[in-house]
Amino acid sequence: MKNPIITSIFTADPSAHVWEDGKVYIYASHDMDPARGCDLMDRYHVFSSEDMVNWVDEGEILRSDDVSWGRPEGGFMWAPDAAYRNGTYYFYYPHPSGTAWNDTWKIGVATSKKPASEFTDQGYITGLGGFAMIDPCVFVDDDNRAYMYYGGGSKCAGGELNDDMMSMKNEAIEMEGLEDFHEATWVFKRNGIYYLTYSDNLDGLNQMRYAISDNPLGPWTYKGVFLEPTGCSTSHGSVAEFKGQWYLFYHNQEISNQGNLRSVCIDYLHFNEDGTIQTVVQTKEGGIKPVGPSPAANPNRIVYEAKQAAVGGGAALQPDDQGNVVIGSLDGEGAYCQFDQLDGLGGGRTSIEIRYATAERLAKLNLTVNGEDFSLLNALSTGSLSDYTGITNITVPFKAGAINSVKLAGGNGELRIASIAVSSFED
Ligand code: FUB
Repeated sequence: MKNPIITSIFTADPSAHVWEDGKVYIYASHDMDPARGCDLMDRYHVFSSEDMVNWVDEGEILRSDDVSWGRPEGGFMWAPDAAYRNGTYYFYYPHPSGTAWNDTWKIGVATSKKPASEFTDQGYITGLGGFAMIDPCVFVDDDNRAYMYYGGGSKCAGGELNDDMMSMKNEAIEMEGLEDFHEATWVFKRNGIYYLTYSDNLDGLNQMRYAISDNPLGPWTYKGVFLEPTGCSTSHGSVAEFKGQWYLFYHNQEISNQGNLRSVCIDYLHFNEDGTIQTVVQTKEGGIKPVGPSPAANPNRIVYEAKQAAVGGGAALQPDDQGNVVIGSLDGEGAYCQFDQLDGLGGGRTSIEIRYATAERLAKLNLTVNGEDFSLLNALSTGSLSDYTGITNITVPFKAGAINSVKLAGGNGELRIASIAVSSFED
């Protein structure tokens, strides 16, 4: 396993949960590329895994256009979280309700009967919000009582949720005992101890700190830093246990070198005998080992070779070193390739994988599906233009039947495409 774990699009603020289907899910923010500060963040994606190493993009679950009460300009879909109760999945997200974004934060809720699709917005939680109040976290205790935490600036607050999971039982109270709180609250429980983790204000390079309590709403006892700077100005993480091992999910800016184009990472989290947390070792390669067999391939996968594409604007169908046809010269102004009549089977979520070669450190592919722009995909270097082991992928909606079209335009240097594969999800 390599960090970052999600490389095709930029993701941040991972909230990880293990649900009843036995898989681990990451609900993440989406840093839209190109970025404008964190203003344009939008279109939340969910990722799932059965073994902690192979991650599936489950597709987009909510965008600012879906939020009826949101700021008219959209964007600002910041760090989310999710919870499950009685057959319903709840997705919580911070979003401003007005143009003056930092004064008008609210905590929105969307629900679904499925963990990673078909979410519908339900409005916002009344009584929560205001200046810099972002980053919701919902913790469900062993007795099934649920608590909402959130905060930003220097204030962290929490309170109990009603059984509907969409309203507060009482007014949220300030969490006491945290040192140098900035944002990114996350609460979990281990061996009867409640842990509240958060990011601090270390100038330009936030770290993650934590505090413990024997009560879900504190007061808290500060325990120290457990994730040192990642190289990114923000830090935001979640902690989850999966198949007997604890993990920290966090983000860095390893791929882009830009603090607003971030990437989700995972490393082991170890505890001392007294329950304190050891400083997390941030790894690049081989940090996490699989906890089970690799998942079976999607039986719906259909591969379309480069020679099946139409090209235009200067892009070319050309032979590679073995004489196979590949698509090249894609990075010129106006150059593109297009695959038509792609089979979406019954329609719905479909994973698109593009197999490519590039010697560029960070080439880009602009993806348009059925006329809709899905923005930029990253194509990380494969080392040379003859090594076609590069895969970049995203899950998008397809129409039913063999009527879908995928258009790709290149950027940031030469890149060649060997094939694309589309895999329809069983929804
Ligand atoms: O991703 C936008 C904001 O940056 C999050 O809400 C914060 O926690 C920080 O990661």
